[in-house]
Amino acid sequence: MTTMIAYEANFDGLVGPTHNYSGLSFGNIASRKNQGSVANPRLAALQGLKKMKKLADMGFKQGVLPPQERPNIAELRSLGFGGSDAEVIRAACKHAPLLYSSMLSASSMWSANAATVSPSANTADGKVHFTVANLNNKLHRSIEHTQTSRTLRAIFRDEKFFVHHDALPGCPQLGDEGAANHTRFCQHYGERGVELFVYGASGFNMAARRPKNFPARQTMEASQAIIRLHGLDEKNVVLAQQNPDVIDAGVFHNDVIAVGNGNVLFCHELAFVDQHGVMNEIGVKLGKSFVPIQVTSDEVSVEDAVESYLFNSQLLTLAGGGMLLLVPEECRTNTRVWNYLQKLVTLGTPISEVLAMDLRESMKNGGGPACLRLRVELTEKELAAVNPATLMNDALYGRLTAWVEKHYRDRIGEVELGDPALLNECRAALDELTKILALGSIYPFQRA
Ligand code: SUG
Repeated sequence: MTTMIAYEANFDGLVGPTHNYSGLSFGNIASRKNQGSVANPRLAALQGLKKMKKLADMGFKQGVLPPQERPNIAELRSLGFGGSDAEVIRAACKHAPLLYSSMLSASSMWSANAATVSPSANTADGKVHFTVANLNNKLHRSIEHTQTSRTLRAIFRDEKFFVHHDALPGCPQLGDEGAANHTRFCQHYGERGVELFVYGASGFNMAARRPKNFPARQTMEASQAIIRLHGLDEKNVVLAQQNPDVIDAGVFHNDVIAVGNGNVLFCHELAFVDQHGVMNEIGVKLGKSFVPIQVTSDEVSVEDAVESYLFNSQLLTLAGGGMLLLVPEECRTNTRVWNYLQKLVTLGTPISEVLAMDLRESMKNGGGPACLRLRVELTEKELAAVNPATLMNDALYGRLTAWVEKHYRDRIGEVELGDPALLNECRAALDELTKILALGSIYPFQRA
């Protein structure tokens, strides 16, 4: 059998100019804990760019997803605020601060939630399928998908290779959070593999097991719809329920307790309701080479996993063999987690290296390395069809760093949140960005 040359490309969400801490995500412990603290959008964007640059330098395929226009004036107008743009901003900020900060959030940076992506090797029509996530559980995230859809279509443009599905209906029964609850396993990129879909609860059956305190953002019915839309064969699909108790402990997406790549699943022993059954089914469907690495509570507690974001790491196949685990700096400062990681690389599993990176600004909103990237497995031909201006290299890194330094503030606290000037600053930045990334006029303000 000839193996097709294929890659896992990571498309990171570039942090937007309005990055702030508004405590918008009930169930996400970091978001609540850091509510009201002063954010540094410039630093946040530079930290993200450094991660992209580091992986590009190591030879990984790395792409950039642009931020969205914020504050979202059209949404604020649809919620009854009128007058000039500045009047809309002032009134919303004063009379409905939570609505307003929902329309200001830079949350599209967490591109693991942008869409669910199935590689062409798995789909019935042999094309790469994208379903944009409705992110229906949180207002500030539910407004992302229309722009995300336009953006993805501008990057993965060629209909010969790419199929784009709109978001599922935005209702609680079909809550969908994208790739944060989806993992793709394979022996080699480019070959048919197994897709794991993890949901928090059933959207319809309220008597079925579900978390007691925090919301289950992904429903079983949403995952099933994506399996159908992408034309996946059930022989290559595993559908699993996340453990409701860990959702109640702050694991609001599966990627806070599990990460998979190639033939490896690195997860906590309490990740799934039927942990044993899930491991078994992936093993049967993928084949004998499957390597589950299940961390016990004795090794790392769920609390430490949530605090350090150990599992919100990127697991990357190294060209020379072995895998790299890119973890947030918080894993180094948590001694129990760091000790575990020192041990992990000696166990003889495929995970052979650990790299810690500082993503503090995003982490304070509950977004680690894995949240910041959307994985897209691409064959060589598909990669060649991707908008090349969005792929990271030295020149693009230089241009984007200068762009951030030119346009971004280094401080958004309570006082700055309601500053009407943010809108024009954001528009000026995005207008220039669409040229750097050769995206065309993807933003409504550019079309008006
Ligand atoms: O949806 N935080 C994001 C973090 C998303 C992390 N993504 C993954 N795990 N894949 C969320 O909860 C906080 C924004 C605020 O509070 O201002 C926020 O939206």
